[in-house]
Amino acid sequence: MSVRRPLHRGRVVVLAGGVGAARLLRGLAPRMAPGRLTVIVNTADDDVFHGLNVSPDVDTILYTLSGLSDPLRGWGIDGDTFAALGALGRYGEDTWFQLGDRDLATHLFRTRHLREGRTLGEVTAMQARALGVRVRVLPMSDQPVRTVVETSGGRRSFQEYLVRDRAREAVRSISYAGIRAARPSAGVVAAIAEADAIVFAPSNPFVSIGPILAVPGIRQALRRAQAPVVAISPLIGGRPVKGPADRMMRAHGLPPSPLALAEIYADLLSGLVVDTSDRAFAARLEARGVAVAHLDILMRSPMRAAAVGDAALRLAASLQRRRGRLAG
Ligand code: FO1
Repeated sequence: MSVRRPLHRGRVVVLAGGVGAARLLRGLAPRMAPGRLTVIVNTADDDVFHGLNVSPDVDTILYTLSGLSDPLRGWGIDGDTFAALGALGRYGEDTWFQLGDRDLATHLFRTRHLREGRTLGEVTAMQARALGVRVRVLPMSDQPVRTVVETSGGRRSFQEYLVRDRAREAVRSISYAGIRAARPSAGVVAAIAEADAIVFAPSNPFVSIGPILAVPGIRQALRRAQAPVVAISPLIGGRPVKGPADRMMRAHGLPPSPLALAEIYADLLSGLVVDTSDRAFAARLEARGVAVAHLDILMRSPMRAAAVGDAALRLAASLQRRRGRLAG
């Protein structure tokens, strides 16, 4: 199977967090006809470090789609060095959030253009063009939204919770500061309305997909969309490939399983792609009106990621045909 052959001609919108979404897109993007893929990216884990605006999920998607990303970590630039960070440390600055020397250029560029009055959407488009990314990458919003995690130890910014404290503290609640004033960035609502398939990447439903859905106007746009919404599970046998999604589900009183995803995305979801090890949930999901496809969803290689993306788009196409028959 060649991952270079464009297979999908419809318009596809992917809602994306960071590393899990980037892995999917590494396989899916080469399968898409040019100009047909739009990615709406979470910006609620953005933050300011050393006076610079950092948008980790936007960066992870851009670095992955341009072939720059560090394949092992999943974030940052492959082969980057950390001399500037070391020098900042000598001034006594906090250096737990590791900004590489080359990565710093991305944040310097973003910060300057935001200060000069450009929107995050405009700056992201400039960066995508400069890096040769052909996929349309849209931040969920131009307005600042920040995930706040209330933990057993107190209130944390998302990066403090995840990176500084290594997600060790028990999560009590999660909120999105600034969400009421946020609006979908330019192109987001239209892309959803015009899509033939909408895919939720295998990203954390509370801190990656959740903030995107909470931007006023986005959930409504998804409910109105003609296209079916298909999610790819971030869980395999009740455990996330990366990150604290399972613990966050438990904190919300939901045992970590595909059923919890159906519950969280209830009003939106038409289909769910799960791992073969979770296929026993299919009957209960189907009974709730969620169509299921199952395969090995661990994306060890671009080839496996292409297979997962294909499964999601095939499931979406079958749902569209079913809807067409019902409408007809
Ligand atoms: N993740 C880490 O685990 N440690 C880091 O020091 C770190 C630095 C970093 C710098 C720039 C960037 O774009 C991403 C970075 N990430 C780091 C990833 C990021 O914290 C998370 O993966 C996302 O916010 C969650 O999607």
